[in-house]
Amino acid sequence: MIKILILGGTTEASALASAVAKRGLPAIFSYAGRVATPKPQPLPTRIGGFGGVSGLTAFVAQERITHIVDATHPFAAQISSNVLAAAGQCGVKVVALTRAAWRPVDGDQWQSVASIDEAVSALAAPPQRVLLAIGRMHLAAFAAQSQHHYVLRLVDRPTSSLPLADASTVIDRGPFTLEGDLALLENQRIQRIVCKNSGGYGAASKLTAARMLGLPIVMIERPALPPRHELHRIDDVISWLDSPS
Ligand code: 3Y8
Ligand code: NAP
Repeated sequence: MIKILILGGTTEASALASAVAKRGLPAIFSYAGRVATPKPQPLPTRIGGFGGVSGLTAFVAQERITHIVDATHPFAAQISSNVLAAAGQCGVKVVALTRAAWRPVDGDQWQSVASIDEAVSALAAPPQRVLLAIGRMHLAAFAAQSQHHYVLRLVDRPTSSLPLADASTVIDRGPFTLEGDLALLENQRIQRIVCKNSGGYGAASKLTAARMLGLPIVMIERPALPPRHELHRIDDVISWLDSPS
């Protein structure tokens, strides 16, 4: 008897959850518990870490999970490697639902960097107004370039003091719109953007807005992941779930 664990936190994971719920397949949706009120899902939902690989394998056994769909974000490298390790140990079937990385097009002014630290080094320049659209988890590194005024787009209002002295916050949750991101960049007089190469649609509007306004982007490329079975379309995941193999 099939039972699916969907590891979520992305637009694609939400779309898959709807498709799985519509077909009445037994499934559990899982969030890490990163934000205060994650988007409700049409499936039974658990929130919080599993407790590493051993915690995940124990969960798989206790819930009799037969299939894991890793629909987490391309930068969620830890959970994705844990899934592969767990599959190796307990034989559960695994597929990753991923989206292609963004590619620059004519008019884009991207500086591709390999990590948060390289993004920090790329900001070694005279003071500017910089939009940090990378969430909350990696802000402290940018204190090394304290000459800038940082505009931070965060999902939740910070409960503690920010690690950046000269910073203001915009509290918003995606998916974002071109109109909204153009207004953000103009109203905040943004001169440069730092973001992650997340791919997908939920965070792409800032790229178009930056192109239209002629703003440069420091683009943090994705972490390398071990080889794995990847699908990019919800229908292909449903077919994979339906296949007896
Ligand atoms: C908790 C669960 C859906 C999912 C929506 C996508 C799109 C909107 C764009 C910017 C970029 C960023 C950030 C972002 C986007 C989608 C997707 C996406 C980027 C939620 C969500 C959870 C998270 C976690 C959060 C991180 C942060 C990253 C903000 C839900 C809203 C910057 C990534 O405060 C924190 O600690 C936030 C942490 C991980 C990255 C970071 O390093 O800080 N996402 N985002 C998930 C969990 O608990 O398991 O409420 O929906 C989901 C979404 N965020 O169903 O429509 O699919 O990517 N999320 C990035 O891509 O650069 C914002 O501001 O332009
Ligand atoms: P990560 O670094 O890969 O994972 C760190 C730890 O968080 C994991 O080891 C695991 O804890 C727990 N975890 C992560 N995703 C989980 C899930 N879906 N369900 C249960 N536990 C989970 O992940 P992250 O980058 O912090 O991202 C956390 C969540 O936010 C993910 O669900 C991801 O899809 C979503 N998200 C992340 C980004 C981003 O930029 N990183 C962007 C959008 C959405 P244990 O080891 O205890 O099991």
